Amino acid sequence: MREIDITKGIVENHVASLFKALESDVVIVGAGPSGLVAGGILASKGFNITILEKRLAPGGGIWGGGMGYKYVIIQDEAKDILDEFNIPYRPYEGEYLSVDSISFASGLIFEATRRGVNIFNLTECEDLLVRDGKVAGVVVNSSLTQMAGLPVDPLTFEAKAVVDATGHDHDVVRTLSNKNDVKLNTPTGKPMGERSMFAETAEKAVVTNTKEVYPGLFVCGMSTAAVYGGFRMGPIFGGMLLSGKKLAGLLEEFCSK
Ligand code: 48F
Repeated sequence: MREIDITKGIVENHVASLFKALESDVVIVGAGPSGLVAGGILASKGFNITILEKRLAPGGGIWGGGMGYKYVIIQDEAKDILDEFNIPYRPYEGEYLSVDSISFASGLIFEATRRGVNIFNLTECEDLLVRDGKVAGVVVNSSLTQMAGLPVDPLTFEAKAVVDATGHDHDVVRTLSNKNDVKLNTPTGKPMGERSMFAETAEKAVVTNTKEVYPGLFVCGMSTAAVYGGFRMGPIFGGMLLSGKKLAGLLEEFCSK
């Protein structure tokens, strides 16, 4: 056994994955539930999908359940998506299903990668590539470089479409709006800010507001609330899954044009 053979195996495979990501069909920023579902559905249809996740573990806000209690609740309206991703669940009361957050997060991650989604963890989207009034890709850096505050220049991936799936942060849309004189597809032309908790309205709005917010840039999941002034909903996740599924349909059409 030669140690450098192990190193070569890692470096060669990582560089091949990077090359695949350089010209993606879609780059999704954020590996939470909405991004993973959208990515998994699109990858199974043959699209070249890259997901960037700044933390060590993909899964976003799933792992902690509600206040660290490890179950989340999902409306049975989203049951088909759980089945499609092989996530186990139990009926709770009425229209609700209970899902173990650990199997939920790991199941979505596993199924997305099994379908070919190229997930880069420890990788942060720090800016966008904007050409002729259209988002054309992402500017990325290592999260470790960012955390250390080192002056290291980033790399760039091109994509037909970019998705802000960064949750409450709405990091991508916020950066686009702060750094450029642009008018977003929102009533004010700017991100409108998330409102307090009102679960039923919030769940519907997350799906309604899953859309193209600027040419080439889409929003899904919780970032729709921050961008379109929606309410928060806490640890109920049906809206996140349905948002991911709706986004996959929109992007399939967009990328096939
Ligand atoms: O927040 P998150 O889980 O996204 P989501 O799909 O789901 C929201 C729910 O988890 C929960 C909720 C349900 O009712 O309200 O909050 O909208 O995951 C977002 C992911 O994006 C990553 C972040 O680490 C998290 O894992 N992220 C945020 N900014 C960046 C990023 C960035 N600039 N680059 C890369 N990853």
